[in-house]
Amino acid sequence: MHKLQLWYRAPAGRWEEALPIGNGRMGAMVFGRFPEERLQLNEETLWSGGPYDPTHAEALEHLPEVRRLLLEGKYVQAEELANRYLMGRPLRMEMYQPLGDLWVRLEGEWPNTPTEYRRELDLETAVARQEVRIEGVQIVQEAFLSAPDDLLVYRIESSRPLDLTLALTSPHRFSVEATEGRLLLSGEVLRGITRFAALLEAVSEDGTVHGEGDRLRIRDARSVTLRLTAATSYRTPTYRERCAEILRAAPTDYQTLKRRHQEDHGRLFRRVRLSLEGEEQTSHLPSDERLRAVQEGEEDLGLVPLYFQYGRYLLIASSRPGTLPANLQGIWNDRTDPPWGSKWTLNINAEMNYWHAETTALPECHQAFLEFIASLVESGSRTAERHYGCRGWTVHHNTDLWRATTPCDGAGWGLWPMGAAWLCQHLWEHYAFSGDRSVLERYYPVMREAARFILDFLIEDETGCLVTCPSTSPENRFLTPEGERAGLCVSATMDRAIIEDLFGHCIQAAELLGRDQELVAEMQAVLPRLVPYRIGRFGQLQEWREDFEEAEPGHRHMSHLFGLHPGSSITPEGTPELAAAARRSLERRLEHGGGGTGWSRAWVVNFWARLHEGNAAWEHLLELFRRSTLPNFFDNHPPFQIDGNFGGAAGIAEMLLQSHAGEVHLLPALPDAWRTGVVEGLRARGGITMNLRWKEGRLLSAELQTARSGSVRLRHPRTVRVEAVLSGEEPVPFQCAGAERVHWEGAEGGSYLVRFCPVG
Ligand code: FUC
Repeated sequence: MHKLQLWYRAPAGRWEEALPIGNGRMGAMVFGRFPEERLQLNEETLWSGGPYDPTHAEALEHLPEVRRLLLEGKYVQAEELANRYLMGRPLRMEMYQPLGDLWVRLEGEWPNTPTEYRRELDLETAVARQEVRIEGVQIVQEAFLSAPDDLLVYRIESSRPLDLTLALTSPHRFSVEATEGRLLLSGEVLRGITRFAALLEAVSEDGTVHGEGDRLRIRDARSVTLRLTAATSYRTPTYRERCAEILRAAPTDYQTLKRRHQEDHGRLFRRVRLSLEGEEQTSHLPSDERLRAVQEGEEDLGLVPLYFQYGRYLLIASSRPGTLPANLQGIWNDRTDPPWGSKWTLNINAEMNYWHAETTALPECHQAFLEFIASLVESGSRTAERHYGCRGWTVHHNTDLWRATTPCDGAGWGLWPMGAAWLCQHLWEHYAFSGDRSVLERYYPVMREAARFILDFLIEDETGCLVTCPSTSPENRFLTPEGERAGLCVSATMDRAIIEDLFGHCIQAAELLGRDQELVAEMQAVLPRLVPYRIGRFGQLQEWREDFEEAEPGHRHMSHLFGLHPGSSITPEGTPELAAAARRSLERRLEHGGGGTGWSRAWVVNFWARLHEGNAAWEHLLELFRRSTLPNFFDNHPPFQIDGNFGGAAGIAEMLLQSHAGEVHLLPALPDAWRTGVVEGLRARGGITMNLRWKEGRLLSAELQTARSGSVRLRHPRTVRVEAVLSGEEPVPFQCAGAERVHWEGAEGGSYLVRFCPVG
């Protein structure tokens, strides 16, 4: 089998050509430059600002007036007032910061171009490698960011002794001290209180290392191993000592470090395999050339597994237990003023980052997000109380390291108190995929308090419906009957979909745990009183309570389709009319240029997969490659934003296997072009792992593995009859039709294999 690699014939020019490595806490971009290599460094807790409370004391007293104006249809006036009083102070949130750069210069005179050059990122080993042959010298450089040893490792091996100079720099205030064999960078963030350090150690088996001013000089070395780590005052006041401790605790031997790193990465990465017949045809070409060919109209099936696995790779590299979740740029940022602050945007982006965590078998990588969500409750409760007079917790469309939960930026899109409710979907899904009750025990209180906020926040409109107010359909605007553009409204459709999702999960969780009967009754009473889904004049699913004209019919957000994805209240089988209306909405958006950003396109892929339209999903996946992918395969919003990578990987999984709405659906959206292939290790809700093979567009076999007794309703598109063999203690062969329930049971902790082979 060919290798899962990104590879290039030239060093990275700009940052978007460099290759990302990461261990969840630290990230680096490897440029592969010669003769001076650059590694741009990040540490996830280095942010501008410091702890702050952005709640606004005057918000609550002006809420009734804003509500009244909205209910009277005075949208523009309401928004003006909301901008004046209901927003957090300050209005903008803080920003994720770069830490600095490591420079590795090969001294001496070198000709401009090496005779041979190759740089690559191997997704299976998570090692970035550069091989240069120049004037008869062979130089190999490797870099990885180890999670088990919590440091960056860089190794140079050369066929001839080299002289090297190492330097550390930072865009912040900093100083560097060299001691024997080490460089210590101490810094203080430009606009904020956080201090940080990076500690670099160089060891050469055959050469000499000594400090000179703020650099390390290495002489006559055929091999050098660098170990670098960083820490900030956000986690510990003794961040410098922390760096030294990390180096002290880690092995020093390069091969040992590499082996430990590869075992750790491989354990997560190797769980899923995807292969399409025909994929190998272009793998002899550099990745940027392949991308360019696709951008010029070719189809390259091999980009599917590559993009898919890269999405998994990037999550492993940016989100590990005990770290912060992947932000708008994962963990990779070289700018002190990054786009949208490189923070966590909660009206699609942060959630999309985790859509593939469960389905592609990386539940451990989901954990950082789940813990982060739980960590918002404290500040979110303050915002709920002070801004809305509600119990429970809420967060708006962004948050930052300091856990700001107030509305920011502008009322027309920022006054969206649905963040907590959406985030809680992740807590539930983490349970749903594993079936592990302890997950619910840990996170149910977070879900319950998000539900409490909604219960308090809802008000009655003139018809007796319970409405969210203020509300907005992220980040679209509508035209009022007077022809003005407005963002704030009463009960955007998305709110209904999110509430239904949250309450549905809370009710199930409370019942499973035997808790909060009264609250369950309250939620059950509210659900039928929410504004129902409505179908508008184009046959579309209405985005707003009224059939307003969209200010931007091709808007990138498609929030009203939440029930189709990532929710599950709209399905082609269960709610065909709503599914048809959702499809109409999607088509309208696309007709008007929707899907223009990377994440928007990735969402479109997921929508088509949920509508079981494999060819359309593939067409938009190709568009994602064509229009929104940078040379290093980072998603190009533009500029770089990582959500499209993750949402794209999720979409590919969703095309092959779905398990929402009580069914396991095999190959629900297989495009004609993916004629023959195999996918192994995808996860379905209920603690299930699936392997699927198909040939000429038809399912050949499916294997279901699980460690618990259970049952699924199985659906698959093309073959009517399925024969299942349950292997446990006693194999039971039986037949079932396309959408029948399959049961298996036995001792808890057993392992079951259910094989489906289509007959006829
Ligand atoms: C939302 C989106 C933008 C961008 C930003 C980070 O505001 O509408 O497209 O993704 O978040």
